[in-house]
Amino acid sequence: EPAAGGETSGGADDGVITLGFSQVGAESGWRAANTKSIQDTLTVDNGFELKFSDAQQKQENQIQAIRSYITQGVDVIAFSPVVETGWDAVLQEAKSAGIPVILTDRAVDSSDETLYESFIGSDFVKEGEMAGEWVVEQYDGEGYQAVELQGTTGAAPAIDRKEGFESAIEGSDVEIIDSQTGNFTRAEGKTVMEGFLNKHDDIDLVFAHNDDMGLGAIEAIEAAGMTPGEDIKIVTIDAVKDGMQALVDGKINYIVECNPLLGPDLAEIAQKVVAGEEVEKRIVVKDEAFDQAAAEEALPTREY
Ligand code: GYE
Repeated sequence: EPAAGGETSGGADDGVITLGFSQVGAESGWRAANTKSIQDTLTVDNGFELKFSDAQQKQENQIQAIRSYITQGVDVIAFSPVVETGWDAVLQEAKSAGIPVILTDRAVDSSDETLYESFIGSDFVKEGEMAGEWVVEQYDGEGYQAVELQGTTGAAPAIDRKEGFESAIEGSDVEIIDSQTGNFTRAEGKTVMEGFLNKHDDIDLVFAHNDDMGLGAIEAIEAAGMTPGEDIKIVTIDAVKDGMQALVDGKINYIVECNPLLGPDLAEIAQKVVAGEEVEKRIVVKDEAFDQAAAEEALPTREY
């Protein structure tokens, strides 16, 4: 039976929800776990047809993917915006086409909250604060000089983690002496850390906005003949398996978790949105934090 108005798709019509997902890229272990969670959850068995694209950390690729999902007339669009700003035009196009949008993982910076239905993800400011609070608790009074490996410039987790960390160390004698983006990748984390080590000979601590950049920093520190976790302390965010292993090995000192398993929440919200039900505008994912002992306990049963 043909659908009304020439519509060829529509979750309400054929029982299958076609969801177009525009992913940031494949920059980190976190991202790999996030992609897997989405692909494992939005399956045919669960009533979804998933269209997935990888933007390789480029906003223009994401905008193109979203436009193509609009043209294809998907039932729902979901995406994790690589940067915070510059989305209003394309989101307006989706709205005009009557296609609801769900944000996962990262937020957009837009004054018009009607452009999306819901935002599912962690509180990045809080993650940065938790990292900073631990640093102050451990090292305040020792005049620590810290370097910061920032995430992708303009990305919500980079902006917010920086802000949270800075506010937590305020009033302590921990000082950030240098800060640069490592784009959330291991390779760039290593290169930027090499630069920091050449420039400063008194680094006590690295705050990396994700595990991967921290793992890159470990390589740079070892190559410079120093012991990561001892000569230079390392604090990161994500708590993916490789990061947790480095924490167990004593090369990282503390990790604040960021849960990447957003597939189930996305599926639930998408089903409700397509059914025309009310959804929560903001779903905050809960995160823990790990020191070495906690990591040892958690690692064997870790899902990501
Ligand atoms: O921390 C990092 C990834 O947006 C929370 O993106 C995510 C961040 C995550 O590349 O590893």
